[in-house]
Amino acid sequence: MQTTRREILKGTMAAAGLGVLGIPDWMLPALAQGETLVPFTDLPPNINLTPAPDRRIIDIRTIDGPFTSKDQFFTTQHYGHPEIDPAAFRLKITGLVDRPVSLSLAELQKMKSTDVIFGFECSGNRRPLQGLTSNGRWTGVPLRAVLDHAGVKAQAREFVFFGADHGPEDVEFRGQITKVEQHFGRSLARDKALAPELILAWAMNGEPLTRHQGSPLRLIIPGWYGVANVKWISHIHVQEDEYLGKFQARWYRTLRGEMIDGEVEWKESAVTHMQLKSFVARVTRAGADHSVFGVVLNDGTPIKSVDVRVDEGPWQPAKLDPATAPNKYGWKFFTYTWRGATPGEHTVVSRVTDATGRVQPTAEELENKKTFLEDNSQHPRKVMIS
Ligand SMILES: Nc1nc2c(c(=O)[nH]1)N[C@H]1C(S)=C(S)[C@@H](COP(=O)(O)O)O[C@H]1N2
Ligand SMILES: [Mo]
Repeated sequence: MQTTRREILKGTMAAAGLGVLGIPDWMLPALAQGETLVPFTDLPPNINLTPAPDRRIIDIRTIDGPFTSKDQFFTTQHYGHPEIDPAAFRLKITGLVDRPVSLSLAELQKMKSTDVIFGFECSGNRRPLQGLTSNGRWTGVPLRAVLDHAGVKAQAREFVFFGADHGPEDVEFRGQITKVEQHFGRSLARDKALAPELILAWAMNGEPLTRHQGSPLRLIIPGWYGVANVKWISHIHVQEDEYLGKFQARWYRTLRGEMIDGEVEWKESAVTHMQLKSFVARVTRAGADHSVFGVVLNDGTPIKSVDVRVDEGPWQPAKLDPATAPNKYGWKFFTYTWRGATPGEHTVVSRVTDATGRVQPTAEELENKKTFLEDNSQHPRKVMIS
């Protein structure tokens, strides 16, 4: 009887002591015949991939292709998953437009649709798991076409995107707190809202969005962190003044200290486009050689190179996977063949450089970033070679 790749990997996982994780069958990657998984020794022993019914992370060691399936795609949000009947659904556009509109899903789907491959991460994604990231092919209508249909007025400056989800939020003034029920909301300045790459998506990987992913409609901003991609979008309000909602103006901000003329200047900025990042997703062994496989994420700026370093050795060039490299906004994979690995514990780390010369920083170089969001630091992994 033929042993399947899946069975081989299951054996490998058990041998590596990973069986205790209770990783479901569908999480197992397709390893080649004779390839075995090398254990990461810096991962917590019990990873709970579904810490809450409405939260899910991915096990990066099991990435088995460029597109994350709908039942593996990571998910997180603030007010749970609203249930929306796609047949009754309407997208409202109000404010500084010539014709306020209310569009059904069928009406949106009659417009000229487009596809974009986009992999993103939550801006809170970080070590040790790096599991708040996924990649999909999204189908929808360009946001610009929908806004043109409503007719954006000349004085429109700010575009506010509301989800159907909502919750009570504290409104505080000088110690007085009132609770006000509010929708999840995010905003964009005019230039970004009208940029050609943004879409209102109803499908991922060729299937309707699931409730997790924002069914029936979601904003997709290729190259931006998760938070900007408003799920269950139900209302776009166009205005002149800046929108200062909680998830726009108070949460999802990064505080960085910058040395200017010998003094630290503290700059607080909104989470927008993704920072240049790579991480090692798994190490495998085939015969005498080891293979280091990882993922690159960024805002769509062309990638120049990825390097891998073992212990205190020199940086060595990794190979960018030619199949994923052309996907401007998608996950890009890299591999590095590690020859002559000796038994014992080793550190493996990756570093990506983009075409503008930007280099993924070390954790030390990010020391002046005082909030945990936007952590794109190089992530040294510990592995045990037997
Ligand atoms: N309506 C709505 N959209 C939302 C959120 C939310 O709470 N409500 N959370 C955001 C955050 S913080 C992230 S990381 C992504 C997660 O998208 P996913 O669940 O498809 O992975 O959704 C974003 N869109
Ligand atoms: Mo997020």
